[in-house]
Formats: sequence, C-alpha cells, structure tokens
Amino acid sequence: LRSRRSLCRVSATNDEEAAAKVAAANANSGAPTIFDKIIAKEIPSSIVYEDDKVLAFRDINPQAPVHVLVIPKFRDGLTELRKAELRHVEILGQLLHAAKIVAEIEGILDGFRVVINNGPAACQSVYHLHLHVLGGRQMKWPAG
Ligand code: TR5
Repeated sequence: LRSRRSLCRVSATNDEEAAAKVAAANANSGAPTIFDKIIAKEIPSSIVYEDDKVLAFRDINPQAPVHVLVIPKFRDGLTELRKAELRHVEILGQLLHAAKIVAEIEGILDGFRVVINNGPAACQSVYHLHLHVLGGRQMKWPAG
C-alpha cells in the first residue's frame, strides 16, 4: 500500500510540500491559511465569482479543464466540514449555490462534480473549508 503522502500529493512542488507541512502542523489550529491571503488579495488568484460572502477562484493545480475552489470569505471555525454547526447552515447553502453559479459561468452545467475533502484520510491540505468544482471532461465514478 502506498503511503498516504504519496496518495495525496501526486505532483508536489517544493512550495507545495512546504505548504503541506505547514497545513499539517496547523490543521484545525485555526491558524490563517493561504486562502486568507487570497481573500485579502495579498496573493493573486484567478477569480471566477465573488460576492460579499463567497469567493471562487481557479485551483493552482487543476485536476480537470475546469477546477474552481469555492470558499467562505469568513471561515468562522469552518476549517473543515466536520466542524459544521447549525449556525453555518446559511453559508453552507451559499457555497453550494455559488458552486452552481460557477458551473454556469464556466459552461459545464451538463456535468460537473462538487467535492469537499475532509481531513487527512481524504487528502485535505488547506484547512479553510472549500468546495472543489470540477468539470469540462467526462468524470469517472467512483472517485478515487
Ligand atoms: O486538498 P484540498 O481539498 O485541501 O484542496 C486544496 C486545494 O488548494 C488544492 O487543490 C490545491 O491545488 C489548491 N491550492 C493550493 C494553493 C493554491 C491553490 N489554489 C489556488 N491558488 C493557490 N495558491 C496561491 N497557493 C496554494 N498553496
């Protein structure tokens, strides 16, 4: 059996490896993540959709022709989905709705996938809740 690291990090650059180490160390600590810098526009990103609650931008390491991340602008404890509480229901709905808007903008309404990786066993690497919106090719099932 391959190690979790090799299963999760298919083509890690040095930068990504460093980021993964920091992410592992900070997982669930509530420490800021790279996404805070993207939200603050301190790091450039290719924004697909934005409103007052939600930001959607292209994944730097796309796994499909369309690969967009949808994140809440205010993390509010949502480092990962398992931290969801009733108070998060509204933002969780807004994130899903934004995923549909992204699919519309990207022209993939005929078939797209929305993924949330929760925790190390699901290869989560950034501890700021995010939806992956994937499409633009025939998706396979079951997902790996
Ligand atoms: O593995 P999970 O589900 O946590 O997804 C995190 C995603 O963030 C991965 O698909 C990464 O490719 C993506 N990612 C990581 C960085 C990054 C990014 N997407 C856009 N821009 C990014 N920057 C500037 N820096 C990253 N470290």
